[in-house]
Amino acid sequence: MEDKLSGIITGQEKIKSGFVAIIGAPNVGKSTLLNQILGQKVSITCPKPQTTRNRIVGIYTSQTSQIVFLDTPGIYTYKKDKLDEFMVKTALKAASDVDVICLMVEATAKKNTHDLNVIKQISKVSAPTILLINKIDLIKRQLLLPIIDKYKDLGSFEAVIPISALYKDGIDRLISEIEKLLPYGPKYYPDDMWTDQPERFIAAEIIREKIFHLLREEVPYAVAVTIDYFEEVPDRNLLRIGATIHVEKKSQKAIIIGEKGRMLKEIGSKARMELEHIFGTRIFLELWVRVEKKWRRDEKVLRKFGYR
Ligand SMILES: Nc1nc2c(ncn2[C@@H]2O[C@H](COP(=O)(O)OP(=O)(O)OP(=O)(O)O)[C@@H](O)[C@H]2O)c(=O)[nH]1
Ligand SMILES: [Mg+2]
Repeated sequence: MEDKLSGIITGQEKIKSGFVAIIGAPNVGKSTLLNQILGQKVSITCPKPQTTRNRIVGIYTSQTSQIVFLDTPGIYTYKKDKLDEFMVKTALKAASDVDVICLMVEATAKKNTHDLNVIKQISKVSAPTILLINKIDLIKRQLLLPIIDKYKDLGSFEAVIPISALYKDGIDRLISEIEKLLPYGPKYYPDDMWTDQPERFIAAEIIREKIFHLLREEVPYAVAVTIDYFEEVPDRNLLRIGATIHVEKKSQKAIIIGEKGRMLKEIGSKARMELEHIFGTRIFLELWVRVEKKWRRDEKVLRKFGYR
């Protein structure tokens, strides 16, 4: 009654609100899911594992709820440097501080050792957990039930939801299951805000995504991108962005630049096109490549590159 009354006084509907972490092994589709829920790209994606390195906030606002999603780096056991440690810690910390966890696994996984590891790592966290079985578009329908059975006894889940993040299958059900678990609460962000990432960070991530897509083997993993300048040119509908691509070795620098600078040009033009779309303005993008030896092992440099 009281709530209803205060709702009338403030002119606002009662809504559900809270924080939800998307957690799982690398490459299961966490960032794809977040982008599809929002209908906006807030988190970069790639067929290669270990794409996401930071906690990425994506805000979903509807008539009935405001859900603040935290996309996280994939959790894995094999950590070989300080960047790996940072990524796993970031994911576990996000999981420890939310109202609901969405634990994502892949329907196509042959073995579930990676998922078991994730379940073990988050077992100390007490938030209610929804199990998402993703990529169901890749399996035959009749295989779904045995897959659900394989996973559902591995933990205590509020719901088990088969989805295809890529084809937006199962997302409505996911939102309604999350809403059931969230408390009534305030809106934490304005209605039209879908992320809290600074524009500079988005620019650096889009450049890194192009490198992830265009280059193979160890190179994408040895790359960090920092922004040197980010300036709007008044009255010209133009944004000037300068960025440095850091690698660990001279040989990687040569690969990034490519023959006659072709690779760097391609990275630049793909990133520029997408950034023009995201920021809705023309972009002048200048890229440099620099060697920072073994930066992934150096905590100080890691912090300088934004992994803190
Ligand atoms: N077929 C299919 N592919 C999907 C689906 N969801 C994601 N993918 C693909 O799986 C790959 C990994 O997706 P991401 O969203 O980057 O995965 P992630 O879990 O965020 O990966 P990390 O950030 O590396 O931990 C990409 O190539 C996606 O297009 C899906 O429902 N079906
Ligand atoms: Mg990701």
